[in-house]
Amino acid sequence: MLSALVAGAAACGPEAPAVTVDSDDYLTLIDHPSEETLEFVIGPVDLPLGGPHIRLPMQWAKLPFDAYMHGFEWEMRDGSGQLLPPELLHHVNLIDPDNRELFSPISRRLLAAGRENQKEGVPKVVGLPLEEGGRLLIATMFANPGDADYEDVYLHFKIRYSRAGEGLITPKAVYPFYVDVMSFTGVKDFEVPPGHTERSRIVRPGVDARILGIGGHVHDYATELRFEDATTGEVLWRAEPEVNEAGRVVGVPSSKFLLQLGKKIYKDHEYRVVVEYENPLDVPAPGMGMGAIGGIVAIMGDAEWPAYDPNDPDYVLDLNNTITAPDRMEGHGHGGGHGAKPMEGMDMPAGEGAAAEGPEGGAAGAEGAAAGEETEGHHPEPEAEGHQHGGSEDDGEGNG
Ligand SMILES: [Cu+2]
Repeated sequence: MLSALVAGAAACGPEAPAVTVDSDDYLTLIDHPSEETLEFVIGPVDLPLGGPHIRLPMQWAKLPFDAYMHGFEWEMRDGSGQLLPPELLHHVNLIDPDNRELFSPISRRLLAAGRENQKEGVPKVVGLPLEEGGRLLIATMFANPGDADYEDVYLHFKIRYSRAGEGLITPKAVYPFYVDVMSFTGVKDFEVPPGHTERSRIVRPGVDARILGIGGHVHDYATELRFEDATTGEVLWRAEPEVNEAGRVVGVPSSKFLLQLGKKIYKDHEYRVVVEYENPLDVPAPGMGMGAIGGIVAIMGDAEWPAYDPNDPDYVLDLNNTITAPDRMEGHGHGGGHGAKPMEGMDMPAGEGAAAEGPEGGAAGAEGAAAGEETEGHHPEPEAEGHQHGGSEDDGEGNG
């Protein structure tokens, strides 16, 4: 009853950068129609205690049909199906190279997952459209912070979907977005010297849209993250990071704008992402700085999401970095990953059009989780290598 489709490595279209991705040994795509889930089985890897993080080569999968994605969940299992500790996943990021981001021409950060978000979802009245034949790039990193050796470890990542055209209700289409204060294709973190630091970036959306939910990602000593309409001066969203007793950033509160039918953003306006830091140390912040927002939007009116341009230099550079330099993306991979914390617990208001707009929690470029990467900075618990922010994180993914 399960039809297994092996995702082909070479499935990428002609526009994709000419890179060889060796996927076949590591990824199997299984459709479970009765449960309306698509399962990506990724592995196996052996994870000796105390061993390094293991990053698989980038995997490609091809979507077998048109569908709306409503969420995801994942678990770790061994080859015989036994559940393993979720800590064995550092992060997984899904990137859609056949669509562009809202605020940049790079490929869409579809979602990022890690220890912080093992399951996310939204009501079926909204969903992220996925197209038959669409490609998914999957970046997975395993880790073993636990207390035993593990062998034959697999990630089972399940996307919850409904088939397009089925059911009585066609879901309202929503899309993830991700943007940060750094360049689209370069490193995502920056030095935070003692005292005050402010970083910002001006961006434009590719289409008029309504932001239905928004969250963010910062590092220690951040004091504020903002998203402003630079054309009108209006502050659309502002958040102060949540900090634990030790003074470390543990998250950024997310917001949803369902009752207002979303915060409108226009492609002929400019927007500014701003992050501020106040570093009390007399040395640069050890975890560096980041300022990223992510969330979900619906398109305003009957406009269409702009097509990606396979010849756009930023698109090409980002995709090449993503595929050939996973180390860089990893750091924070933004691809979603880390970042914006997806809207948890989003509930749909009853009645009214508003209902149609629930954000899709998980997706999101919200890099949310990806986290694994959390830098030393944001995790209360020590994570030795988390991401090396220091270096090269180029962004990658993202989603994370
Ligand atoms: Cu970060």
